[in-house]
Amino acid sequence: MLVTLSRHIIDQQRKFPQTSGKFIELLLQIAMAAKMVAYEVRKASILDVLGALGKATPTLEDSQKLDTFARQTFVKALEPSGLLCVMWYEEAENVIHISPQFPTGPYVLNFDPLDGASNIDVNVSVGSIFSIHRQLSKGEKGNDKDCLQPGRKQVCAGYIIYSTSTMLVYTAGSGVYGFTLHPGIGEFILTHPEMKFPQVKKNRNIFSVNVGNYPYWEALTKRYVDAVMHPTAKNQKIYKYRYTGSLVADFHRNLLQGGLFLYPADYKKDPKKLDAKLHLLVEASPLALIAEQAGGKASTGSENILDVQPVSLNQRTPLVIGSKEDVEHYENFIRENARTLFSFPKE
Ligand code: P6P
Repeated sequence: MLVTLSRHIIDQQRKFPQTSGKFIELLLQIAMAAKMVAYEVRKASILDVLGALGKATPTLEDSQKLDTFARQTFVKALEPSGLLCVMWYEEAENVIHISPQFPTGPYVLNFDPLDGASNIDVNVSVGSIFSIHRQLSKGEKGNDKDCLQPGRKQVCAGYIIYSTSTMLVYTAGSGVYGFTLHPGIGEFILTHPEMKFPQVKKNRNIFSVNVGNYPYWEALTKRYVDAVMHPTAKNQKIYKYRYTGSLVADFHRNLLQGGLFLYPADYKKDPKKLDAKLHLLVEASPLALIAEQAGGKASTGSENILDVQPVSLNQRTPLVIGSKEDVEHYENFIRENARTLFSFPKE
Protein backbone atom coordinates (compact mmCIF):
# COMPACT_ATOMS: atom_id res chain seq x y z
CA MET A 1 0.00 0.00 0.00
CA LEU A 2 1.41 3.43 -0.92
CA VAL A 3 1.86 5.41 2.31
CA THR A 4 1.81 9.13 1.54
CA LEU A 5 3.29 11.69 3.96
CA SER A 6 -0.24 12.72 4.98
CA ARG A 7 -1.19 9.08 5.71
CA HIS A 8 2.05 8.61 7.66
CA ILE A 9 1.35 11.71 9.76
CA ILE A 10 -2.16 10.47 10.62
CA ASP A 11 -0.72 7.04 11.54
CA GLN A 12 1.96 8.66 13.73
CA GLN A 13 -0.60 10.84 15.53
CA ARG A 14 -2.72 7.72 16.18
CA LYS A 15 0.40 5.80 17.36
CA PHE A 16 1.35 8.54 19.83
CA PRO A 17 -2.05 10.08 20.85
CA GLN A 18 -0.62 11.17 24.20
CA THR A 19 1.95 13.48 22.63
CA SER A 20 0.92 16.96 21.59
CA GLY A 21 2.66 16.24 18.29
CA LYS A 22 1.04 19.15 16.46
CA PHE A 23 4.54 20.01 15.17
CA ILE A 24 4.31 17.02 12.82
CA GLU A 25 1.68 18.94 10.85
CA LEU A 26 4.48 21.37 9.95
CA LEU A 27 5.90 18.56 7.80
CA LEU A 28 2.99 18.99 5.39
CA GLN A 29 3.86 22.65 4.90
CA ILE A 30 7.56 21.81 4.61
CA ALA A 31 6.68 19.18 2.01
CA MET A 32 4.66 21.71 0.01
CA ALA A 33 7.54 24.19 0.05
CA ALA A 34 9.93 21.39 -0.91
CA LYS A 35 7.86 20.54 -4.01
CA MET A 36 8.02 24.16 -5.16
CA VAL A 37 11.77 24.41 -4.49
CA ALA A 38 12.36 21.08 -6.27
CA TYR A 39 10.60 22.43 -9.37
CA GLU A 40 12.68 25.61 -9.40
CA VAL A 41 15.96 23.75 -8.75
CA ARG A 42 15.25 21.46 -11.69
CA LYS A 43 14.39 24.45 -13.88
CA ALA A 44 17.57 26.27 -12.78
CA SER A 45 19.60 23.20 -13.67
CA ILE A 46 18.24 23.18 -17.20
CA LEU A 47 18.83 26.96 -17.41
CA ASP A 48 22.41 26.38 -16.27
CA VAL A 49 22.84 23.59 -18.84
CA LEU A 50 21.50 25.92 -21.52
CA GLY A 51 23.84 28.57 -20.17
CA ALA A 52 26.75 26.20 -20.65
CA LEU A 53 25.55 25.82 -24.25
CA GLY A 54 25.50 29.61 -24.55
CA LYS A 55 21.74 29.53 -25.11
CA ALA A 56 20.58 31.24 -21.95
CA THR A 57 22.09 33.80 -19.69
CA PRO A 58 21.97 32.22 -16.21
CA THR A 59 24.67 33.43 -13.90
CA LEU A 60 25.89 32.41 -10.47
CA GLU A 61 23.49 35.14 -9.39
CA ASP A 62 20.73 32.73 -10.51
CA SER A 63 21.70 30.23 -7.80
CA GLN A 64 21.69 33.10 -5.31
CA LYS A 65 18.18 33.98 -6.66
CA LEU A 66 17.32 30.34 -6.06
CA ASP A 67 18.56 30.68 -2.48
CA THR A 68 16.22 33.65 -2.02
CA PHE A 69 13.35 31.84 -3.74
CA ALA A 70 13.79 28.85 -1.42
CA ARG A 71 13.91 31.06 1.67
CA GLN A 72 10.79 33.00 0.65
CA THR A 73 8.96 29.77 -0.25
CA PHE A 74 9.61 28.19 3.15
CA VAL A 75 8.62 31.39 4.98
CA LYS A 76 5.39 31.76 2.95
CA ALA A 77 4.50 28.09 3.52
CA LEU A 78 5.23 28.03 7.24
CA GLU A 79 4.55 31.50 8.64
CA PRO A 80 0.71 31.23 8.32
CA SER A 81 0.66 27.69 9.84
CA GLY A 82 -0.47 28.98 13.27
CA LEU A 83 2.13 26.61 14.78
CA LEU A 84 5.17 28.89 14.98
CA CYS A 85 6.13 31.67 17.37
CA VAL A 86 9.43 32.51 15.67
CA MET A 87 11.71 31.38 12.81
CA TRP A 88 15.38 31.77 11.90
CA TYR A 89 17.22 30.92 8.70
CA GLU A 90 20.94 30.65 7.94
CA GLU A 91 22.86 33.97 7.74
CA ALA A 92 19.86 36.05 8.96
CA GLU A 93 21.07 38.74 11.36
CA ASN A 94 18.04 38.33 13.63
CA VAL A 95 15.12 35.99 14.23
CA ILE A 96 12.07 36.30 11.98
CA HIS A 97 8.88 37.21 13.86
CA ILE A 98 5.49 35.95 12.67
CA SER A 99 3.55 38.70 10.87
CA PRO A 100 0.70 40.03 13.03
CA GLN A 101 -1.97 38.90 10.54
CA PHE A 102 -1.12 35.24 11.29
CA PRO A 103 -1.89 33.22 14.43
CA THR A 104 1.15 32.00 16.36
CA GLY A 105 1.86 28.65 17.96
CA PRO A 106 4.21 26.88 20.41
CA TYR A 107 6.94 25.82 17.98
CA VAL A 108 10.19 27.31 16.66
CA LEU A 109 11.63 26.68 13.19
CA ASN A 110 15.32 27.03 12.27
CA PHE A 111 16.15 26.21 8.66
CA ASP A 112 18.73 26.33 5.89
CA PRO A 113 16.59 26.99 2.81
CA LEU A 114 19.06 25.79 0.19
CA ASP A 115 22.29 24.30 1.49
CA GLY A 116 25.06 24.00 -1.08
CA ALA A 117 23.25 26.30 -3.57
CA SER A 118 26.53 27.06 -5.37
CA ASN A 119 26.51 23.42 -6.56
CA ILE A 120 23.43 24.01 -8.73
CA ASP A 121 25.40 25.37 -11.67
CA VAL A 122 27.39 22.10 -11.77
CA ASN A 123 24.24 20.02 -11.34
CA VAL A 124 25.29 18.55 -7.97
CA SER A 125 22.52 17.66 -5.50
CA VAL A 126 21.55 20.34 -2.99
CA GLY A 127 19.27 20.30 0.04
CA SER A 128 17.10 22.12 2.57
CA ILE A 129 17.55 21.39 6.29
CA PHE A 130 15.03 22.08 9.09
CA SER A 131 14.99 21.93 12.88
CA ILE A 132 11.89 22.32 15.11
CA HIS A 133 11.95 23.17 18.84
CA ARG A 134 9.25 23.94 21.42
CA GLN A 135 8.91 27.58 22.49
CA LEU A 136 10.60 28.32 25.84
CA SER A 137 9.68 32.01 26.20
CA LYS A 138 6.34 33.22 27.53
CA GLY A 139 3.82 35.03 25.33
CA GLU A 140 2.99 34.67 21.66
CA LYS A 141 6.14 36.30 20.26
CA GLY A 142 9.20 34.04 20.36
CA ASN A 143 12.78 35.32 20.61
CA ASP A 144 16.44 34.37 20.13
CA LYS A 145 16.46 32.10 23.19
CA ASP A 146 13.75 29.96 21.58
CA CYS A 147 16.04 29.44 18.57
CA LEU A 148 19.21 28.95 20.64
CA GLN A 149 18.40 25.53 22.11
CA PRO A 150 20.69 22.45 22.19
CA GLY A 151 20.08 19.89 19.46
CA ARG A 152 18.86 17.32 21.97
CA LYS A 153 15.80 19.54 22.61
CA GLN A 154 14.63 19.31 18.98
CA VAL A 155 11.13 17.78 18.62
CA CYS A 156 11.64 17.22 14.90
CA ALA A 157 14.50 17.57 12.40
CA GLY A 158 14.99 16.69 8.78
CA TYR A 159 16.19 17.54 5.31
CA ILE A 160 15.06 17.49 1.70
CA ILE A 161 17.59 16.40 -0.94
CA TYR A 162 17.02 17.67 -4.49
CA SER A 163 18.75 15.09 -6.67
CA THR A 164 17.85 12.47 -9.28
CA SER A 165 14.77 12.24 -7.08
CA THR A 166 13.53 14.59 -4.36
CA MET A 167 13.51 12.97 -0.92
CA LEU A 168 12.28 14.25 2.43
CA VAL A 169 13.95 12.58 5.45
CA TYR A 170 12.87 13.39 9.02
CA THR A 171 12.83 12.21 12.61
CA ALA A 172 10.50 13.20 15.45
CA GLY A 173 12.42 11.11 17.97
CA SER A 174 10.86 7.75 17.05
CA GLY A 175 13.01 6.64 14.15
CA VAL A 176 14.03 8.13 10.79
CA TYR A 177 11.60 8.08 7.84
CA GLY A 178 12.41 8.76 4.18
CA PHE A 179 9.82 9.86 1.59
CA THR A 180 10.40 10.10 -2.15
CA LEU A 181 8.47 12.63 -4.25
CA HIS A 182 6.39 10.79 -6.88
CA PRO A 183 6.61 13.24 -9.82
CA GLY A 184 3.49 11.80 -11.41
CA ILE A 185 1.10 12.39 -8.50
CA GLY A 186 3.09 15.08 -6.67
CA GLU A 187 2.97 13.15 -3.39
CA PHE A 188 5.81 12.21 -1.03
CA ILE A 189 5.66 8.39 -0.70
CA LEU A 190 7.19 6.48 2.26
CA THR A 191 10.08 4.61 0.60
CA HIS A 192 12.57 4.33 3.51
CA PRO A 193 10.81 3.42 6.81
CA GLU A 194 13.04 3.19 9.91
CA MET A 195 16.29 4.32 8.23
CA LYS A 196 19.45 3.10 9.99
CA PHE A 197 23.16 3.40 9.23
CA PRO A 198 24.10 -0.03 7.85
CA GLN A 199 26.09 -2.29 10.14
CA VAL A 200 29.65 -1.07 9.78
CA LYS A 201 31.58 -3.21 7.32
CA LYS A 202 35.23 -3.98 8.21
CA ASN A 203 36.28 -2.03 5.12
CA ARG A 204 34.97 0.17 2.36
CA ASN A 205 32.81 2.44 4.49
CA ILE A 206 32.68 5.90 2.98
CA PHE A 207 34.98 8.70 4.16
CA SER A 208 34.02 12.28 3.21
CA VAL A 209 36.27 15.29 3.83
CA ASN A 210 37.53 18.20 1.71
CA VAL A 211 41.23 17.29 1.51
CA GLY A 212 41.76 20.65 -0.24
CA ASN A 213 41.73 22.11 3.28
CA TYR A 214 44.67 19.90 4.37
CA PRO A 215 47.18 22.82 4.49
CA TYR A 216 44.88 24.71 6.89
CA TRP A 217 44.17 21.89 9.36
CA GLU A 218 45.57 21.42 12.85
CA ALA A 219 48.32 18.82 13.23
CA LEU A 220 45.97 16.31 14.87
CA THR A 221 43.46 16.49 11.99
CA LYS A 222 46.28 16.00 9.48
CA ARG A 223 47.55 12.99 11.41
CA TYR A 224 44.06 11.45 11.47
CA VAL A 225 43.41 11.99 7.75
CA ASP A 226 46.92 10.72 6.93
CA ALA A 227 46.17 7.54 8.91
CA VAL A 228 42.82 7.06 7.11
CA MET A 229 44.16 7.83 3.62
CA HIS A 230 47.37 5.80 4.08
CA PRO A 231 46.46 2.84 6.31
CA THR A 232 49.55 1.06 7.58
CA ALA A 233 48.67 -0.79 10.80
CA LYS A 234 47.19 -4.17 9.91
CA ASN A 235 43.92 -3.42 11.67
CA GLN A 236 43.57 0.07 10.17
CA LYS A 237 40.28 0.27 8.34
CA ILE A 238 40.28 0.98 4.58
CA TYR A 239 37.66 3.55 3.50
CA LYS A 240 36.15 4.47 0.13
CA TYR A 241 36.61 8.23 -0.41
CA ARG A 242 33.63 10.33 -1.62
CA TYR A 243 33.08 14.10 -1.26
CA THR A 244 30.54 16.30 -3.15
CA GLY A 245 30.80 19.62 -1.31
CA SER A 246 27.08 19.46 -0.56
CA LEU A 247 26.44 18.53 3.08
CA VAL A 248 22.97 17.02 2.58
CA ALA A 249 24.19 14.89 -0.35
CA ASP A 250 27.28 13.71 1.55
CA PHE A 251 25.28 12.95 4.71
CA HIS A 252 22.45 11.19 2.85
CA ARG A 253 24.84 8.92 0.95
CA ASN A 254 26.70 8.00 4.15
CA LEU A 255 23.38 7.32 5.94
CA LEU A 256 22.47 4.80 3.22
CA GLN A 257 25.92 3.23 2.75
CA GLY A 258 27.66 3.74 6.09
CA GLY A 259 30.59 6.01 6.74
CA LEU A 260 31.92 9.27 8.10
CA PHE A 261 31.63 12.93 7.08
CA LEU A 262 34.19 15.31 8.53
CA TYR A 263 34.36 19.10 8.38
CA PRO A 264 36.98 20.01 11.00
CA ALA A 265 37.94 23.49 12.14
CA ASP A 266 40.78 25.05 10.14
CA TYR A 267 43.02 28.14 9.76
CA LYS A 268 41.75 28.85 6.21
CA LYS A 269 40.25 32.28 6.93
CA ASP A 270 42.91 33.40 9.42
CA PRO A 271 46.26 31.62 10.00
CA LYS A 272 46.10 32.73 13.60
CA LYS A 273 42.49 31.77 14.36
CA LEU A 274 40.94 28.32 14.17
CA ASP A 275 37.52 28.64 12.54
CA ALA A 276 34.66 26.27 11.67
CA LYS A 277 32.44 26.40 8.58
CA LEU A 278 29.17 24.57 9.26
CA HIS A 279 26.27 26.20 11.12
CA LEU A 280 25.31 24.55 14.42
CA LEU A 281 21.58 25.45 14.39
CA VAL A 282 20.66 24.59 10.80
CA GLU A 283 23.29 22.07 9.64
CA ALA A 284 24.97 20.18 12.50
CA SER A 285 22.11 19.94 15.05
CA PRO A 286 19.31 18.68 12.77
CA LEU A 287 21.58 16.15 11.02
CA ALA A 288 22.94 15.07 14.42
CA LEU A 289 19.42 14.20 15.63
CA ILE A 290 18.82 12.17 12.46
CA ALA A 291 22.21 10.48 12.80
CA GLU A 292 21.56 9.49 16.43
CA GLN A 293 18.03 8.26 15.64
CA ALA A 294 19.53 6.18 12.81
CA GLY A 295 22.02 4.51 15.17
CA GLY A 296 24.89 6.85 14.30
CA LYS A 297 26.55 9.77 16.08
CA ALA A 298 27.58 13.40 15.56
CA SER A 299 30.43 15.11 17.39
CA THR A 300 32.43 18.33 17.39
CA GLY A 301 35.40 15.97 17.71
CA SER A 302 35.22 16.01 21.49
CA GLU A 303 31.58 16.73 22.41
CA ASN A 304 28.26 15.31 21.16
CA ILE A 305 26.74 17.92 18.82
CA LEU A 306 23.33 17.44 20.46
CA ASP A 307 24.71 18.61 23.82
CA VAL A 308 26.24 21.87 22.55
CA GLN A 309 24.47 24.94 23.98
CA PRO A 310 24.27 27.50 21.13
CA VAL A 311 25.28 31.05 22.09
CA SER A 312 24.69 32.83 18.77
CA LEU A 313 22.38 32.30 15.81
CA ASN A 314 25.13 32.01 13.16
CA GLN A 315 27.39 29.94 15.44
CA ARG A 316 29.60 27.52 13.50
CA THR A 317 30.99 24.15 14.61
CA PRO A 318 33.40 21.44 13.53
CA LEU A 319 31.36 18.36 12.52
CA VAL A 320 32.18 14.65 12.57
CA ILE A 321 29.01 12.69 11.72
CA GLY A 322 28.03 9.23 10.51
CA SER A 323 28.23 5.59 11.58
CA LYS A 324 28.76 5.45 15.36
CA GLU A 325 31.84 3.20 15.14
CA ASP A 326 33.50 5.55 12.64
CA VAL A 327 32.77 8.69 14.70
CA GLU A 328 34.06 7.02 17.86
CA HIS A 329 37.15 5.81 15.99
CA TYR A 330 37.83 9.48 15.15
CA GLU A 331 37.22 10.66 18.73
CA ASN A 332 39.48 7.94 20.19
CA PHE A 333 42.22 8.65 17.63
CA ILE A 334 42.21 12.37 18.46
CA ARG A 335 42.18 11.73 22.23
CA GLU A 336 45.04 9.20 22.07
CA ASN A 337 47.16 11.25 19.68
CA ALA A 338 46.59 14.50 21.55
CA ARG A 339 48.51 12.90 24.41
CA THR A 340 51.52 11.98 22.25
CA LEU A 341 51.42 14.96 19.89
CA PHE A 342 51.26 17.55 22.65
CA SER A 343 52.98 15.59 25.43
CA PHE A 344 56.29 17.24 26.26
CA PRO A 345 59.40 15.02 26.08
CA LYS A 346 60.10 13.26 29.39
CA GLU A 347 62.78 15.11 31.38
P1 P6P B 1 33.75 23.30 1.05
C1 P6P B 1 27.83 24.28 1.22
O1 P6P B 1 28.23 25.62 1.02
C2 P6P B 1 28.31 23.87 2.61
O2 P6P B 1 27.78 24.70 3.58
C3 P6P B 1 27.92 22.42 2.89
O3 P6P B 1 26.77 22.06 2.18
C4 P6P B 1 29.13 21.64 2.44
O4 P6P B 1 29.33 20.46 3.20
C5 P6P B 1 30.28 22.61 2.69
O5 P6P B 1 29.74 23.93 2.64
C6 P6P B 1 31.34 22.47 1.61
O6 P6P B 1 32.40 23.35 1.94
O7 P6P B 1 34.68 24.22 1.82
O8 P6P B 1 34.23 21.87 1.05
O9 P6P B 1 33.37 23.80 -0.30
